[in-house]
Amino acid sequence: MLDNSLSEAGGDSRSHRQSPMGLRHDWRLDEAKVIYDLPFNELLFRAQTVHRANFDPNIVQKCQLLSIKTGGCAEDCSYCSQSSRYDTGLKASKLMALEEVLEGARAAKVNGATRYCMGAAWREPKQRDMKAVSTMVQQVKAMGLETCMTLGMLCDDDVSQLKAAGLDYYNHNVDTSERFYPEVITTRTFADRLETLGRVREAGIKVCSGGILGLGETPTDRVDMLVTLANLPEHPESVPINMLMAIEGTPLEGAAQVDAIAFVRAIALARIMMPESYVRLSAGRSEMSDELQALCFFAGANSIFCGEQLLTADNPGEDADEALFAKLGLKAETSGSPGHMD
Ligand code: SAM
Ligand code: DTB
Ligand code: SF4
Repeated sequence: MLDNSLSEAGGDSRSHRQSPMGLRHDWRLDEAKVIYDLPFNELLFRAQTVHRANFDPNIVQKCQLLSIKTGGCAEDCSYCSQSSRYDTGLKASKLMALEEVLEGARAAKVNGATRYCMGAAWREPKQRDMKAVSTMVQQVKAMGLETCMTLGMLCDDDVSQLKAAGLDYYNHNVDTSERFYPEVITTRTFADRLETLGRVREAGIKVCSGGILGLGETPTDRVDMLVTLANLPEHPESVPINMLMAIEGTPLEGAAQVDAIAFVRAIALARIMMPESYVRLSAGRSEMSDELQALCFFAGANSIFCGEQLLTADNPGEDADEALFAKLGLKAETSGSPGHMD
């Protein structure tokens, strides 16, 4: 039913060009909201059933992030430590040297990561930076890791260069619902984001796109964001679901914590609407209990960011994750033990 051959690095190399399982791209907000609001046990049962039809429920993919260019960003994303508009105390830095990036990649591989995600605090890359980031992609890939980049908006020329360098995935989040989006970011539009996602897909680079919960959005906004992702012409191969990490100095520093059960509901809905996608339990794990993370895995999350740091914020780190995996009987995905079913 699926072409489940893994790339060398052990990740998901399915094309998603066809819909062998009858993948849907016509979700209505009202029907998705009915699923999101199901009695919790019913929702989890359905999500776990979909999950087991597509993935080994005990295998979790590990991805490692690296900020290759930190801070000083011109955008006004109200959650972000790296926007130059907010005084978050973050020290801005220039594009990282290749050797430092490769050193991080080596360490990530030793820690069992199969994907290396490089992020830059840019509105969009400048032409002069494309050569350097393309070299990073080529050399990280040559180490046997899957490559992912998140560099902001891309033009046609950028995507061609990244594709030529061999980039596997591009991360660009829709972040929230189209309705709520202008409350969070004013310097680029929701439509701009969809345009970049379209370019990435068109170039044949796999798509990683998700969003953040806890920005002050309503439950309907959360569902709407997931419906947007599920109704893209092809489902993103990776769907990161972040819990807001409230950063001091940003407009969202005092945002109310998102309810844990509501967070699990969003993971479950993502799993049900995008059955073949890797749903990543992303930012915010350092604030989550083992029990909450376990519920997220049960609801269908099957990917995490590993290591002690995300881009600028804390992450649980190797020891904590090793203990969590041992407690839950989870195994990290490798090329020899892929998470998805044949
Ligand atoms: N500058 C690029 C961009 O915005 O596309 C790439 C990096 S940006 C930090 C990537 C994503 O990280 C954002 O779209 C957002 O979803 C997530 N993110 C950033 N700060 C966060 C925070 N404080 N809490 C949770 N997620 C966050
Ligand atoms: C995603 O959805 N989450 C990651 C990755 N894609 C680039 C980033 C999380 C950032 C958390 C805040 C920080 O480290 O600054
Ligand atoms: Fe810049 Fe990305 Fe942060 Fe927005 S999320 S301020 S674009 S680094």
